[in-house]
Amino acid sequence: MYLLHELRANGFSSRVLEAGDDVGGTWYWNRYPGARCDISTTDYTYTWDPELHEQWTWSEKHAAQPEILKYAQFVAKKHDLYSGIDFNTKVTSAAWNDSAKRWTLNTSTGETITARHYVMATGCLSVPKDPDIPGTDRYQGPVYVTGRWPHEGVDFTGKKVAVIGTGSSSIQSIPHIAEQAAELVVFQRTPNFSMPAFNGPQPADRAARLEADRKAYEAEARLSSAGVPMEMPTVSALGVSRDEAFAMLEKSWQKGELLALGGTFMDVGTNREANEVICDFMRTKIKEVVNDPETAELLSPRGHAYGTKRPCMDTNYFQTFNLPHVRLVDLRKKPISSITETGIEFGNESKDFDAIVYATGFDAMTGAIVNVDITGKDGLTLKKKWEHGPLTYLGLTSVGFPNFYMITGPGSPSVLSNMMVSIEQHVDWIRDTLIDLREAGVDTIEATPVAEEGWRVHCTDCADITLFQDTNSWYMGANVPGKPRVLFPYIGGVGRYRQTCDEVRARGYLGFELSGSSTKQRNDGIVRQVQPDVDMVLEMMAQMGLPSMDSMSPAEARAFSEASSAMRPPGPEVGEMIDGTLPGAAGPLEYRLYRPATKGPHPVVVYFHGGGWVFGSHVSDDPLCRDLCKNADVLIVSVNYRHAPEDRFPAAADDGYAALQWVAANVASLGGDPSRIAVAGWSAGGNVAAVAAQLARDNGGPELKGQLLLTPVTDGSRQHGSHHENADGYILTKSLMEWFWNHYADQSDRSHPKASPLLASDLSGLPPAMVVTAQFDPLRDEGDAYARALMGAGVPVEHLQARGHIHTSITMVDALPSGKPPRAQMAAALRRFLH
Ligand code: N01
Repeated sequence: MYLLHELRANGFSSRVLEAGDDVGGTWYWNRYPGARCDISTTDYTYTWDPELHEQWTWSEKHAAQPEILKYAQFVAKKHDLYSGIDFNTKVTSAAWNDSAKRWTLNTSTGETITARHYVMATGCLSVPKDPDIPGTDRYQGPVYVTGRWPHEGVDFTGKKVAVIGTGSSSIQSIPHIAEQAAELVVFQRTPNFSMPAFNGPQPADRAARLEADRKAYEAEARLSSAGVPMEMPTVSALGVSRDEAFAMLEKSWQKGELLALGGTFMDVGTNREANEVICDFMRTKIKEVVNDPETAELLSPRGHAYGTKRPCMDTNYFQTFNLPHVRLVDLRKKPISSITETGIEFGNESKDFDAIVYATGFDAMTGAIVNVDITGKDGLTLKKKWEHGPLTYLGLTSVGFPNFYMITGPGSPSVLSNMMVSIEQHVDWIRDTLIDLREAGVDTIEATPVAEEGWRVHCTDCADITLFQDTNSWYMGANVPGKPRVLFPYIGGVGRYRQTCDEVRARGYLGFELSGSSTKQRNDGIVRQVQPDVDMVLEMMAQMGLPSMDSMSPAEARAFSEASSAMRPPGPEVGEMIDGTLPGAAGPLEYRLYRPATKGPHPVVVYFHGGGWVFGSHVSDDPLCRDLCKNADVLIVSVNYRHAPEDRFPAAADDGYAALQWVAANVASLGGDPSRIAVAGWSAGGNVAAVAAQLARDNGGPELKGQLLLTPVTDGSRQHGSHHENADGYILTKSLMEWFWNHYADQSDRSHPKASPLLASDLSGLPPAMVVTAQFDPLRDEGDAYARALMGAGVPVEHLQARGHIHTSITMVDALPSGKPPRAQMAAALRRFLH
């Protein structure tokens, strides 16, 4: 409806084809009893017509389906949209004609329509899925599907009714069906989390904010995470006691807002243990309400993380199971063997019903799109292209399908957001794009394969740091047999997604090919490459406007670094940590020993911290040392070598080697195994480790089993490409690196292999290495060069090029989930070297 309005307003000719006989979409089809919005309706409204807010007042916080449908009709009438819509008309097929540069659409009414641009605004949850239960066609009584509810309503008074499924539709309708039915049996396969809607008038705080400044409120919604203004949580569910956590959750619960509950803690979406806190809270609530403990337990979800199946909002759902005529059947124990002519056979029971309600869900996100036979360039159908999962650029377009767009398509925030905000954003983007194309004389726009693949990778990166993958949900396509298993919506957030789409336009349609009779432009590229959690940290830091370290004195930089370190999560528990001193090259050095909880003697890793030779200490990489100690099952000795500018080159290198020698000589007394020693280090510490390995080779030992170099400094003698490419914006900057070098070593010393291990004349005979480099690190190329040079010299090397990472991100244990896989690989490498 909004798109029709905008196309007309901007002088495009357009037609809207609609399968139903009225407007309303999801609110037209889903008329089951109890259907209502579960986002506060103040947020679930159009913003494009400011007059609507004066002319329409929602009666309730969560408006019911009839009221939302009336709203859609009201808007359609007000803007004369009915006249632009062909009702009772389905698109049966659509094909791209490459010579005419137009789409040809065939409809259920027998019409053929051609159009320059083709938009599918067919909804994410509009095709009910096959219930996938044997015998469904045998039943002779009335059958109802929640997503196709009769317009005249259904009277269940005095009837024996079966409801199959316990998702949102069922959870909303069951209390109403139970009010009428003489007997209700609910067939549950998976219990769901649900909270009471506490419906009533509009929440006063939101109403006041809207009243005060509607524009600001709407702008905040557009840049928010889920399309509703919300304060972002900063507390970990694991950072407070259980009682405190429950008190905080209770406060959110009382608001009767789904997003408030899920947004109580910062880590419920990414950390299973943190998520379990909210699961526990929800299960406690069920027990408080349901009288029969066995039924309460059956209704309590245990197998999936909160939020990974769509959580529900209800009114008296759990209470309904206290009614004497309502029964819950656990399909995991008593599966349905068949629907019969008169009822349902399940477990060893057979029961007759007067009506069966299927609340079994939808072929979500892609069903409505691929059910239309859409053929793009070279005869490729969208169904074929998407057989292993939807491939889109921005969830808006797809390679091979020029001038084809989707509203809230897979790969866009869609169902993980306030749909109204996401729909408006897509309409705005498509409208602006069509205007741009018209002004530039462009006939076709098509995403490039590079951009589409980049978007797929980015969507996967976002999904990988969440808990969604572990749950069988319709978000993952798991409810439809044979559907590919991927996270269909984009989970990077509404605000970031909007900024991405805007950026694509602002950068001259990055990732698109545009062509017209006298113009052709292919602006290839990938719009988001930094890991999503790393990107968020970078954005937060940019907003904080922190001073650059290279503008500080070394003392100030050390204080700043220590203050930042104090705010990190501590890392995993290890068996034991002991602080001590060891003899360095010119005096005692502090060290910290990390011992695993497992039985020793353990192999030993001598570790050198990061900090550009200027700051850091034996405890400054604590979380990383703990992580490696635990996951590689090794004893770690982290050494506080001397720092510049007080002690310049080669102090750090000499201390590194001296510490290694001392550890080797004292391994047994430390509880380690003398025959299994390796070195490791990060950044400047990676430099110290690499140099120590070379010195050990050249000076008679100790014999090392391996070296783990994380984003190491290997060459201070010259500039590498990544110094320029990643000069700024990724925490370690080119100028900070220069500041480090200036404090550490004279120009003339930087070519010495003890400063630049890459420049050693011979790299053969060094221990097996794992070299980890990060894509957005100024030091990337020198690390890559060292890995290649070691390989060239015959050293076994595992070279991990961490995609989307920056110099510091892999060390941020428990703060950045995307760092976990590379750290796991590092631990695995240490295990290979040493176990
Ligand atoms: O569908 P669902 P829905 N045998 O897929 C079960 C939105 N919505 O229509 O979980 C037995 O969630 C299935 O079991 P399981 C909202 O986004 C919004 O309820 O697969 N059971 C599940 O319990 C929502 O998420 C609103 O083990 C079978 C149920 O059927 C989405 O629409 C209101 C089965 C299906 O649940 C879909 O909700 C309503 C089988 N063969 C909906 N097949 C509001 O905004 C499936 N099930 C308020």
